[in-house]
Amino acid sequence: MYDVNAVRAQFPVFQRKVNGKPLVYLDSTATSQKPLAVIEAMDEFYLRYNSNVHRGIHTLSEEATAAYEGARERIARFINARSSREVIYTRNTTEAINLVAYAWGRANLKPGDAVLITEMEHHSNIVPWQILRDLVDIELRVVPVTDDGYLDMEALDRLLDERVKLVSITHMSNVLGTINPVEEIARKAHAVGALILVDGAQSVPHLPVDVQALDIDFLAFSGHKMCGPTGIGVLWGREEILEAMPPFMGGGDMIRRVTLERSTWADLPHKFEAGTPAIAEAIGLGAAVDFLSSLGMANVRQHEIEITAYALEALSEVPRLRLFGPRNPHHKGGVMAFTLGAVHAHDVAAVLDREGIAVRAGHHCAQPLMQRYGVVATTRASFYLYTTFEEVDCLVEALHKVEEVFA
Ligand code: 7TS
Repeated sequence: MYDVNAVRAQFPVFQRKVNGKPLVYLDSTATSQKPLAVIEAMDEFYLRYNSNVHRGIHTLSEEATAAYEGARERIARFINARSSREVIYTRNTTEAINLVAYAWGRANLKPGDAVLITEMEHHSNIVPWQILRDLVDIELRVVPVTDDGYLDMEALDRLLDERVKLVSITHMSNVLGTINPVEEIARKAHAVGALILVDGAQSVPHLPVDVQALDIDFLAFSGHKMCGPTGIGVLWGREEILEAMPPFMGGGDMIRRVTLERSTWADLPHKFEAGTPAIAEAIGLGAAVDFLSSLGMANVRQHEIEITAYALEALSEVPRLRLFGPRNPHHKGGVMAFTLGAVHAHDVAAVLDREGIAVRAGHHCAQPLMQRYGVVATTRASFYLYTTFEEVDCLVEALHKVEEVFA
């Protein structure tokens, strides 16, 4: 049995009150809360062995390097990478996608080639490709979404031809919650000779993700959405593809040898890690991965299916609430984006905050998706491994209050 209260007890933030009420944190899609183990792992680095990595032959530097590289090993195992050489530390998902756009895209794409994205992407999986398009004159193709929040797979089949060199697609939508059939799309991409990049910002924290089983080429994700700190993320890539790619940024740590005329590159993964990295943050992400592994990602997902099913039911009772995305909890992560009659999303969020409930209001960095559904903003409540049924009840009760205030 998954004991959500035992899990919650490991997150110090849940001891605090907001506006005199216990905190109901329903904004984990933006960033998750952090368990004590992660905070302590980072504290310990700064308190006991703060030092730069890969440099000094002294005890502290050796300890820091071992912890930094040990975290990489555990992250590799967490996503079932063949080797930790395939795990590149970045700042976040955004930087991981930009790394592929700049390093792989500029070296491999030529005018007339196409990149295929979807209408449900976060801006971080749209804008880098637009910048690349304007640089290299590639075509950017977009798979539409259906009224009920799924990818239009027939359109995908039509748009995916030999000109497409990369499919870059979110695994789980941060607005609709839709979980996309990545394995099937990977097969289709490979059948036309394209690579596939998966934006795992929402999937890696919430469900088991196995890069070999999915048979994908790149995976991008962020530490801060999976119980880890901000400032650290990952680009995973297939080793032979990363080997063939030029570096992203130049500087210290990413070189083998430098003369004033030219330089050669370090081996993977350091070729893509220029400069002093986010050491404490990488160690914190390692602790987050340990924490998630100890819970078991299948259990995390199962808890979220149950919370999502419960919330779908409960929210359907709220008058004038329009929910976006799939209604089947097995096709959806714990993300509920909705509008409430004509009440502005910011007003909904402000009333909820008075009740101690944290939700997000706005376009959620998915403006094209808002346009698709004809809204400027939605309110979004999102769940994670510490969310309880009682918190969903609090949300529903507070939404009734919003109705009263604005009636
Ligand atoms: N991709 C998806 C699917 C996301 O949900 C996010 C962040 C990103 C990429 C970018 O992640 P970052 O860590 O590089 O910023 N999503 C959200 C959100 O929904 N609200 O705040 C951030």
